[in-house]
Amino acid sequence: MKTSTLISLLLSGIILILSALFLTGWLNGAMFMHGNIPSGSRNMIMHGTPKSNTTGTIQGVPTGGKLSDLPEAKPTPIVDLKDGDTYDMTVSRVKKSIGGSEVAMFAYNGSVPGPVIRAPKGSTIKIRLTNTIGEMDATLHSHGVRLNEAFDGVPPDQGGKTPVSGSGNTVDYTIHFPDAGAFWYHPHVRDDIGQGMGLYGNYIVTDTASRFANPVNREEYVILSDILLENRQIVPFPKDRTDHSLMGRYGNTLLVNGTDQYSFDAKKGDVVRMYLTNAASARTFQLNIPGAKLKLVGSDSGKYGKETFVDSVLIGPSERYVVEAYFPKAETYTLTHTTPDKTYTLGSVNVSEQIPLSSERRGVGVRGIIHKHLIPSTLTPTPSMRWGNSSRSTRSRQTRILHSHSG
Ligand SMILES: [Cu+2]
Repeated sequence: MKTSTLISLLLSGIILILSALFLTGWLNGAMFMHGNIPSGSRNMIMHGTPKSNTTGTIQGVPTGGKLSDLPEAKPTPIVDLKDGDTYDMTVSRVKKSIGGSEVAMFAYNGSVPGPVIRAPKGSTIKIRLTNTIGEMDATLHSHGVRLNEAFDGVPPDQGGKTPVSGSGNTVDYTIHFPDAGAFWYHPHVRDDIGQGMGLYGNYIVTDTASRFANPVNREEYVILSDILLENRQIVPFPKDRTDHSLMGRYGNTLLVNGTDQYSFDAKKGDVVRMYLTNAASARTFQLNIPGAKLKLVGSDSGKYGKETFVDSVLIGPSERYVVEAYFPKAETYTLTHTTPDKTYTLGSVNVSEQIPLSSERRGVGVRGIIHKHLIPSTLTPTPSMRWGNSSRSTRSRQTRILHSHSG
């Protein structure tokens, strides 16, 4: 073999190894990891971040404005709409506490996530979207909802038919829900900015006839996302380009429902139906609740025909999954995200002992939540993979329990 052939072979080998390292993110992370990561966030994740530039950027605080002047983000409300209803939504700036400090974000109707909009299957609603941010256009893209393309929130410069809400103007959306299940909305303008800054929310389309009818003690709407913090603020977004990854941006702080301190309460023996949505623009999550039993009952396409017990749920950007979690013990469970390198804590579930029925009747119990253990002896996977039985008689029994407890 000639020396020149040997050298070129060696060179191609080195290039191959370097490309492999870059693709796996190792070199990528090593090269770009920098910045002062704020302390106090339990969901912190170190990840390769691009060098931020400070000119020509979009950030939460308006030019010449102050973070302290922004209104505090409100808790996410659940809004029940019925066929024919009209609902006003405004895109605005808010401040929110993340990682132990206040950061400037964008919000649908003042909350991150935006309102959970619940509507029955087959209904048609109208949403009037007004944008007050000023320096960024917004739309309402109803992800996963099969609707008329004139209202799908894709602006003309992306080949769509929906006008954008620029500064101060209002666009009306007629939204029909032909399918039951979990869907979500976000602007279809620079997904890295819209989602990274907090513009996302759930639609829960209900169907009393058949869908997700297993008896459960409560439901939780859970939106996963991440944001990139540096010097205790969200790293500004370049106005004229996306950076580092196609259409998205990895964050270094993991959020559940817009917070790095997510938790909810349950009682020993409860089953909680969790509607999961991944609103991160680039990150895939592998979710688990160690010690709890997880049953996958549905996804983007609605309720599964066959339910399956799972060890974890792998959820890519924009995907939805519906899982039912059973908590056998009174203890604090953690909601985790696992990568090949590490397990991160996303939040916690505080499970307490059942309150005896007698004290609950005296008013100790939580209104509207069934404390009675609904899953008797069918916990081990049965051939049909069901815990409860979703027949009408079981559901009406559950409704009766609910009513007798909520007074
Ligand atoms: Cu989408």
